[in-house]
Amino acid sequence: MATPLEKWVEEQADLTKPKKIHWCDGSEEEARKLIETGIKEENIEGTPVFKELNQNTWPLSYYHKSHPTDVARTEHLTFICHNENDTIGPTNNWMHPDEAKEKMKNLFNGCMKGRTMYVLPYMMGHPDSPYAKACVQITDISYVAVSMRIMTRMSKKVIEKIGNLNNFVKGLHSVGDFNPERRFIMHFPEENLVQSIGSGYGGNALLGKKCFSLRIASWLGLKEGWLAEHMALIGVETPEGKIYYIAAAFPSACGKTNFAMLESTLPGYKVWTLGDDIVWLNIGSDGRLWAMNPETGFFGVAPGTSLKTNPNMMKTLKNTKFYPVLYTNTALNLDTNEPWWEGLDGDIPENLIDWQGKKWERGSENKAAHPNSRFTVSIYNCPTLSEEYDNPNGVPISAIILGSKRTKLLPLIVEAFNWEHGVFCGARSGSETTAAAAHSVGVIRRDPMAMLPFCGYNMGDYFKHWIEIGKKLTKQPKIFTANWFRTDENGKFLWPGFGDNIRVLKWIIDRIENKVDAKETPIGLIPEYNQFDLNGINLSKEKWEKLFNIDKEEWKTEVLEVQKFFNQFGNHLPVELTNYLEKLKTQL
Ligand code: GTP
Ligand code: SPV
Ligand code: MN
Repeated sequence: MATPLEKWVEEQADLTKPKKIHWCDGSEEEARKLIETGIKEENIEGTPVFKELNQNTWPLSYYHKSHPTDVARTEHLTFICHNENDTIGPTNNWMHPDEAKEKMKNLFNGCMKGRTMYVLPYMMGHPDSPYAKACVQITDISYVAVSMRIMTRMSKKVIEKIGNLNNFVKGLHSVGDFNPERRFIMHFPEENLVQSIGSGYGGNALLGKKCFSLRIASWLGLKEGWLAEHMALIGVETPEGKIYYIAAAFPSACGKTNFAMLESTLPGYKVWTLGDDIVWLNIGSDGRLWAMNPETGFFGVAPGTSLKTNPNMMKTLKNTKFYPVLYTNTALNLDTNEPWWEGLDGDIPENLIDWQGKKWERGSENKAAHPNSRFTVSIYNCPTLSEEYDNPNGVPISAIILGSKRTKLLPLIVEAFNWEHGVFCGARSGSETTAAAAHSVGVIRRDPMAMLPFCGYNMGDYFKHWIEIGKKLTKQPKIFTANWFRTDENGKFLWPGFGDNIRVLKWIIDRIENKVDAKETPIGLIPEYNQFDLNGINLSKEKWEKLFNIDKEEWKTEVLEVQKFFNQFGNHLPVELTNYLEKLKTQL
């Protein structure tokens, strides 16, 4: 008798008609073979799936080039398919499940002809955690199979774990013909199912990541009383040897990976890494909020990564512990066969080809590496990996940071008055769009808790759920908003950022330990200049004032934007948020 899993795979094969089916076991030996296959396999326009990079300087590293239209998440082609439109709210694209299934059936029909179907069994979360989920993704490209080995706990043990059950998370993926006209990412939350066609790009194609661990998991969290969040997760060790765990949401390409492994510039302080993109939060039996990272790898933005900004990531990339390391859509140094991107240490190489394979002319307006070019690397390579990373219980959270990218308006760090006010601060957040998704870059849009593209249901209900979680916690973490990106009148960043963000973390811990005061403003509590550690950096009082200035006129405009955004949710919006908005208006 075939198991439900075998039956499901057979049905998908009947539909997609691959030449061959390969069940992956997640071993290193298998990954080596997949890469070898990828090196010989044509992907697009005569380009192979993988190219080996210089193994002396970039050990275990391989290069992958995407189709030129397939370099970022495509939010307009991403749908949540609940029976009722109202369930998903005004911020998601909706399609009725029946219509979506029919559409996808036609697109998937015969799409794997002549290709190999890879069956990938994997866990999201530590297998011993009660929150872990057994998942199976089908794909027809070795790049996705190898990426999933890095990003998840892929193993044939998952097949045994699933056994005769049908409740595993299902993902069907094909790159199709890469045509954006025939590209869709469909989520069926009621069935734990994702179907994706036409893209090989990260968030569109690695279905355990944003599709399951955020969009569908957020829906599961609503029903089961937990949260799935777009957050980095760190432990901050103080000079006294105490470790505080902090979860931080920042929108896509706004600093989570850098934050996750920041190299402290303050003596005695050290940051331990647990995650850089996704956190599942639950209420522990002790009434505290507990966090775990369901992933096992980093799919990080390459441009800007260097020994200066993120030395621990450079070490992670060069570590030879876990095979392999992938580079997608960076530039290539033709003389040395090394990857290159804007911001990498050293001189700009003489002989570069850009991410599309064209000779790159020095001084060209175009970037050599795509602004959303990325590396894929195992978290086990990370030199600052926390000892608690593989603890199936996760870690207890002392503070939550809800960050955004604003060149104006928003101070470096603001403490919310209380949990509900913190939820309001997250809900009202706007951020500048980045190259992580296919849309115009640098436009301010509302992005509550950095979850706008990832919340799998009505965000009004999501805000309510956050408030409810807060009520159930006997020890609520403090909530803060952060912004590393405020600029002066010349467009220069006011705050040095990166390793110096430890100063902000120190202030947060000092607040938790009741060691420092804070100044009350209409938007929350801000630090006092003389109670914030600026030793070793040159930050004048004048600059500080700019960094923390609350411009009432700017905030009045902001409040109108927030009001417009909130209005869309009608009676799904919790009254607590309306009240905080009214209060803010009055105080301005
Ligand atoms: P996703 O993987 O898309 O979710 O992005 P992310 O939130 O992990 O962002 P990441 O850490 O990759 O940073 C994105 C960009 O922000 C990079 O170009 C960084 O150089 C820049 N960045 C990160 N931290 C800071 C900071 O503290 N200050 C400044 N000025 N830039 C930063
Ligand atoms: C993001 O866009 O937030 C990412 C990259 O982390 S992706 O996996 O493509 O979603
Ligand atoms: Mn992300």
